Amino acid sequence: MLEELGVPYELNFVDMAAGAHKAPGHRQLNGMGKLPVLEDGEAVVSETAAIAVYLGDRYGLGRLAPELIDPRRGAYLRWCFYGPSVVEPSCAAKANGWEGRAGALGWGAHEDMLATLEAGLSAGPWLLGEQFTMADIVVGGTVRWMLAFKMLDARPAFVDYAERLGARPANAAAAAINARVAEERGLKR
Ligand SMILES: N[C@@H](CCC(=O)N[C@@H](CS)C(=O)NCC(=O)O)C(=O)O
Repeated sequence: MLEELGVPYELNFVDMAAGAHKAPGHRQLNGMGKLPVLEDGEAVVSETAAIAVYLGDRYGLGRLAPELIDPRRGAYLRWCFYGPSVVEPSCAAKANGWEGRAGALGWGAHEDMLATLEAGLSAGPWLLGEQFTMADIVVGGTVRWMLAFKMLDARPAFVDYAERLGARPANAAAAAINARVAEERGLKR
């Protein structure tokens, strides 16, 4: 997200293998003891989609997030929430065999999710058409992970989308930073 925005930032390594994310200091930032967490001045934001919306509005309005009066704002917010509240739990439920009545589950029927996501990507190349937004980082990130873990049907629309995301220079820059940190710390990847 920060590479796409092009704002300077400092990456703080949290040693999850040593349990640092569950230590009181980190839990003060995120009571869940999870990553990622963004600190921006006095603002502390956890939950990936919230971080995306925060950063888009603060540093990318009109560029990576539609302006507040832009009617596309509705679709933008919808997709930002759709990733963590529908795509992710739906894939997890399917992969883990969690049973439930679709009407009583916030993420509904898995087939409906697949069809909705596929339709959302049909105009492309991004969820809002020509404009790449933070919503693509949220939903696209989930799509890429779920495909990698074989938790999402590898439909061409999803695979092509994942490839487009992976080809973005900001993604390459972030991946290079991750690789460097892993190398420096001797982490398995
Ligand atoms: N709902 C959270 C999920 C965050 C999450 O599960 N992060 C993983 C790493 S990608 C984590 O911190 N796992 C460690 C743990 O839960 O102990 C979000 O969207 O940010």
